[in-house]
Amino acid sequence: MADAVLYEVSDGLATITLNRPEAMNAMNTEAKVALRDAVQAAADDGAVRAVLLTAAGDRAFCVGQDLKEHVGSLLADREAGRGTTMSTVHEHYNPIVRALTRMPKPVVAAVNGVAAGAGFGFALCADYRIAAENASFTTAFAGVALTADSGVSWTLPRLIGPGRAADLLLFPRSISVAEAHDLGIVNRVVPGADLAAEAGAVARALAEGPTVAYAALKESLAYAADHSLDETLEKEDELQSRAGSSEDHAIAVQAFVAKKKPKYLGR
Ligand code: T3D
Repeated sequence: MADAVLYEVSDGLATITLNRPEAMNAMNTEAKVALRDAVQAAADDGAVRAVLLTAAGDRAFCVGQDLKEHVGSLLADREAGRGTTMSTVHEHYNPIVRALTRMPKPVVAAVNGVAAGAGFGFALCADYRIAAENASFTTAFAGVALTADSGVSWTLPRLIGPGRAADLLLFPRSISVAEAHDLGIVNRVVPGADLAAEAGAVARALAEGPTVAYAALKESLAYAADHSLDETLEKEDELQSRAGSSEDHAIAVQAFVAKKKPKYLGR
């Protein structure tokens, strides 16, 4: 059986590929554990300066929880007369979301097809989303009588506003890539045949960029989302000192003055 998630590091870029195309990259237990391990490995590896999250096949990015596996455990719980075991949010989704959103390096999602439920949630955890023309998105949760998980109730309203987020969560529907782009869910749309190359180029550019500044930007945006202007100004002060003390800042300014392209070290 092929690995449910592939993990590869090359030249500072970690590529994580959901690899169950025959199951629309649905998250069965093996895939959830492997994705959790892969994102944590990327977060912990100081040599990794950017992450590309993508999926195999041209039909689905990830359709969320593997409902064919899930139904088995639901029925087993019922037959045993015990309460439903819902441990996957705690065990898998929350650590995945925390690692993706908090790692001090940019994460790019290359969305190659439908993203539903937790699959939509993982895409929303990325700092930059590139989607193929055939991609689509759905919150899906309420469609199977569940509430939002994988961070969607945090990420989606921040991207598109609370009113629109409530609409998409209460009335799950398929959002075309054009609408997703208009809403600000997707940063760029490319032909499916170009997705791997285009997303790879973006992710590699980030992997070669000023990592300390990117980490500070990511921290700053997350902080500002739930702090006052004054608190955020203090945070910006702290983070600018950090970025300004990096070797890459000196490299950038010297390159600017010399009219050269900077070659960053990631520190
Ligand atoms: O334990 C916990 O805490 C639960 C946590 C849950 C978190 C979640 O992610 S809940 C949300 C789970 N996902 C969904 O509800 C999505 C369900 N799927 C759909 O709504 C549709 O399939 C799609 C909109 C994603 C795609 O539609 P379409 O028309 O392109 O494809 P299709 O014909 O519906 O599906 C194609 C196949 O994929 C089909 O299998 P078959 O008939 O060929 O054997 C379908 O059953 C399968 N599939 C689609 N989604 C899932 C799935 N199989 C397992 N799990 C899925 N999530």
